[in-house]
Amino acid sequence: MASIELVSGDITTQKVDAIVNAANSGLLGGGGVDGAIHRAAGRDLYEECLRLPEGPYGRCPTGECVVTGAGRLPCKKVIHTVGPVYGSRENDAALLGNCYRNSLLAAGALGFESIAFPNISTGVYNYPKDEAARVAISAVRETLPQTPSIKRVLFVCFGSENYSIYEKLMGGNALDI
Ligand code: AR6
Repeated sequence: MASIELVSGDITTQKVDAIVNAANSGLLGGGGVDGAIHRAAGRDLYEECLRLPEGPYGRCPTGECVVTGAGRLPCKKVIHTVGPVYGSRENDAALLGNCYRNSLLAAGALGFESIAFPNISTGVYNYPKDEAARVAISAVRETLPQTPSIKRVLFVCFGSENYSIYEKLMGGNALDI
């Protein structure tokens, strides 16, 4: 059994095995949660990202993920994923779902017990918050049976709007799966 927990605050301070970064394909930092994670992790994270191989879609295509060390962060690993820019593709929801699914599978493959997600794509990438929350919750629920090591999944909401949306959809601030 696993629990999905709703948390209000900064993802960089969460005491979990892995935190997920809402990055861009370049994986060299940016604004929003990406900037906060790079600032808190420090230079080592940036340098590790710089060494990652670059393909035709940058260091990480949309919907996929890349695992790195965590520098000065309290977690063990950072799982960088790239959410879709809302409206740019027909399959935005599928791509956003892939971000949650692939990140959870990566954490499960490492034998991790806990993972924290930000509200991917709901900032600069402009994904409507309610739709994004529905995609996030269903992708996590569907994937958890494939990741038996994962006991806790945190949705970390930085603003009260996202928190209220998740609270409503989850029927409270925790959900046992
Ligand atoms: N902890 C948790 N959530 C946060 C934090 C934090 N410290 N800071 C912001 N958020 P965004 P995106 C929330 O824009 O939409 C970057 O420049 C924020 O309130 O960070 O996926 C990247 O480099 C929002 O709900 O990510 C990319 O270029 C959520 O995190 C691009 O933005 C996501 O907002 C990615 O855009």
